[in-house]
Amino acid sequence: MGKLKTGFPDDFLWGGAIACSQADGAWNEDGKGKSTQDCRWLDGSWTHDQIEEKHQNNPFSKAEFEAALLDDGTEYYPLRRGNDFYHHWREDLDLFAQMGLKLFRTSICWSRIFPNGDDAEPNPAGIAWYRELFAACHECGIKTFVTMLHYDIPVNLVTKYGGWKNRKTIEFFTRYVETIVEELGDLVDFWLPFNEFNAGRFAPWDGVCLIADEEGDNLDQQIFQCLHHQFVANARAIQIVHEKCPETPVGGMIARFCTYPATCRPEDNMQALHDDQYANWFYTDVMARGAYPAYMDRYFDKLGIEIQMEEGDEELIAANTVDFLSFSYYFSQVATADQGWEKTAGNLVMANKNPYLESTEWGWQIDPLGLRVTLNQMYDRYGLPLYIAENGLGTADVLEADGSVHDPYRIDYLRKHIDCMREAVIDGVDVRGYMIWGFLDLVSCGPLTMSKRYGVIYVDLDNSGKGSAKRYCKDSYYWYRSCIASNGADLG
Ligand code: BGP
Repeated sequence: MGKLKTGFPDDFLWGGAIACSQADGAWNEDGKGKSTQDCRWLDGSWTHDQIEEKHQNNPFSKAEFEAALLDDGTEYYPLRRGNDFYHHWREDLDLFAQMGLKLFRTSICWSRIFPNGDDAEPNPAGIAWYRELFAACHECGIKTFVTMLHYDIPVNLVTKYGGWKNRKTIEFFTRYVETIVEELGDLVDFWLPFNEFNAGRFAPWDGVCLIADEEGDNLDQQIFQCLHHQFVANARAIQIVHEKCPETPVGGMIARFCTYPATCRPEDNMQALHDDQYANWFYTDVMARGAYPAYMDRYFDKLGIEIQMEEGDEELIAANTVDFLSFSYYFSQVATADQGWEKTAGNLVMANKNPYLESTEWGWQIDPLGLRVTLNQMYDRYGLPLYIAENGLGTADVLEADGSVHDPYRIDYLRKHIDCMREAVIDGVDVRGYMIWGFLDLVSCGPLTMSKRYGVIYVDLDNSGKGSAKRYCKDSYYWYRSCIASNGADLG
């Protein structure tokens, strides 16, 4: 028997997370090529309701893609602007260091390293920028948790090869991985090949760069074929890290949809099992257990999906499993065998609403206890170390005239989630790190706005990219500083 834990381990990693396409900006500077995320557009003058209507009901279309390929401006393309981290990173890092941050998660932009994805040589300016950034993190005592692909692939790989539909993309990704692991591996503490592996299923453009109206009835088939190619690419990435940096852990990540049966009716429970398998477990089962789970056969059969595998794919996936698992956690949802259950928005999906929970302004249901449930479920199943790669609250914060931002709601949200994470530690779960998402305000991934703010640091930019881009510490910044200093004992 082990000894009962009473709180967070001494080396617990308190972190913050961003992603290049939502933060960096500088979309065409220093040799960077256009990426798939540089193509998503928004009219920044729209109201909240207009933006939500577009976001919820209009998946990225072929017409939007074609327009974006011809347009090299930034006015309608918020992800080309980000929060300008590319030019502000030194002062941002100072703020991170002053609060005692222990872990910084960001992603490498593939099109900053290989502007077209298929270039003969990498872009030295891209490598140099990441070396400077990661080295500076280490100088401040901050460990780096680096995502290799957070949705943005070089657009040329889509127009020329069809993106993840084509196995050639696995080769290009492999070369990109070899390059970044060789060039940056000494400065990376944790590697994460793919952000939210299950995104391809729920947000095809983000996850697997598929345009829904182009694929028509073939969409499901294409999604799972692309996902298979990503599983192979993921296994190659693991293999490369293990070969070149054997000391560095490499992990997997999903957007975790914690799922509760609506009632104790057996039918609802069966539904909850299936929802969990198809939305969550499938992805972590492949990455951690190294094989497609048996329950997917029936699902694929029902959807008429046939995955084309090549010889060696299954062996590669089996031989290269992850060292840790991580996930984003924002909400929970209800599973029911009934039709017509009330819906609400959630990260990447519309979810069945839980009457026991409150929602954010964007409809995501707040459920700290679901985080403890999730941690227990994932640890029970895999026994692997766990990291919460994203958690946080998106709200419309207000910058006061004196430069303060009062966000007691965010402090409340974080406190409750961290409390539940501590309970999970006492439950015996091996959770080693926690990263607040959107650590400094950035462009949201779904609605593409600055006004949905997650940060403990405020960035003075609006939905049209107007503003000073100055950074201001919110009340939650000081709160998190105390949390870190006390290793999670002082939650205010
Ligand atoms: C996750 C993504 C992040 C992030 C977050 C919040 O799916 O990995 O990139 O944006 O969700 O979502 P949103 O920005 O849509 O509020």
